[in-house]
Amino acid sequence: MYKGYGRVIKSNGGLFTVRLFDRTSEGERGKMPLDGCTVTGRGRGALHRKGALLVGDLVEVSYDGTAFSQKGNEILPAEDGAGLALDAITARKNALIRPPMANLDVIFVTFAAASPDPILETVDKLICIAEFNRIEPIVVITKSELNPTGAVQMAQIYRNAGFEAFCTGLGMEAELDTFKQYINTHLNGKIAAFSGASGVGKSTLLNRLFPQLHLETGEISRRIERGKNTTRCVELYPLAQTSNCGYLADTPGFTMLDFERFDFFEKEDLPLTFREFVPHIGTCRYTKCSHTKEEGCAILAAVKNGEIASSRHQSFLSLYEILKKKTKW
Ligand SMILES: Nc1nc2c(ncn2[C@@H]2O[C@H](COP(=O)(O)OP(=O)(O)OP(=O)(O)O)[C@@H](O)[C@H]2O)c(=O)[nH]1
Ligand SMILES: [Mg+2]
Ligand SMILES: [Zn+2]
Repeated sequence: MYKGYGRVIKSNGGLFTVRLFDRTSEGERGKMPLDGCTVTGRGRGALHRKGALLVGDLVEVSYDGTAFSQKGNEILPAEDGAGLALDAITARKNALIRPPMANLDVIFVTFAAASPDPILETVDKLICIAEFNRIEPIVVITKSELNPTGAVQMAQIYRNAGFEAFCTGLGMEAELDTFKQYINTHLNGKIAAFSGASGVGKSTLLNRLFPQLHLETGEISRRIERGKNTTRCVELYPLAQTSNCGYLADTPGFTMLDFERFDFFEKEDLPLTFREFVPHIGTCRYTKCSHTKEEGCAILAAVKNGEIASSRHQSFLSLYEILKKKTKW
């Protein structure tokens, strides 16, 4: 029996693709035949259960001689998962339900400047979930050429709040270069995922950044101005050849319906997930201020004087209502 250690980069109906680390740098001792290869296998025991393993997981695998064949000096991994099992998961940094991924460092919160029109409440909801899980949210606005003024204004809202924000769009090559530069300089060794509603152009943007990916993209429905869920599974794409390089993930876009679930933290935690609120917390007149309507609320004052964007506070109010209902049960 051989052993290996690697990163789950794709999940497809119970079959997982794992990029195994290459341990030759630690000396030849302990080197296994499939080190450095991309292999497939299934979860063993409890890890066989649906949802037990996530893309992004670091796993231990074991395999026997049926997991590969040898052609001269070349090792060819079996493609059907034969002879290889995923035995254990290394402790996760975080795990999300949507997108279903583990160990994310960065989420590109992606939305279109138009077609489909942005719903900032959904954008802010995704940002809160990222912040709560200690994942850095980075705002990426697509289709900016369809609404250049709106795109710039929305980017500014998020920059003022303390986020990196990028505008991209058809024909906007300089902006694409800026974004690519950011990826090249900031994502080394990190896992980043594009997340956002179906049809905003996540796969299109990834293709423009990395033309060799050839990801499938889809039209958006003209009638309902919504995407058709073209991307169906999460997949991590390595940014370099080395096994500890950074990864970018394409994920299936969500529809409003499956993004309803938002009940895994308490309303008291909510203000902390709005990073531009944080410096004001504790300076309100009442210690138990909910920052929704109180006299002498420092956050409401900051909204009034333009320091905090009113769209961000609007999102706060509606998320607060959702969380308040939850605690009644
Ligand atoms: N005008 C314009 N259209 C774009 C842009 N980016 C993507 N599109 C179009 O938007 C549609 C949806 O693009 P996709 O890349 O499939 O969107 P997605 O976010 O990956 O969608 P799902 O996989 O369903 O989540 C396609 O028709 C694209 O050609 C853009 O910057 N400008
Ligand atoms: Mg897609
Ligand atoms: Zn307050």
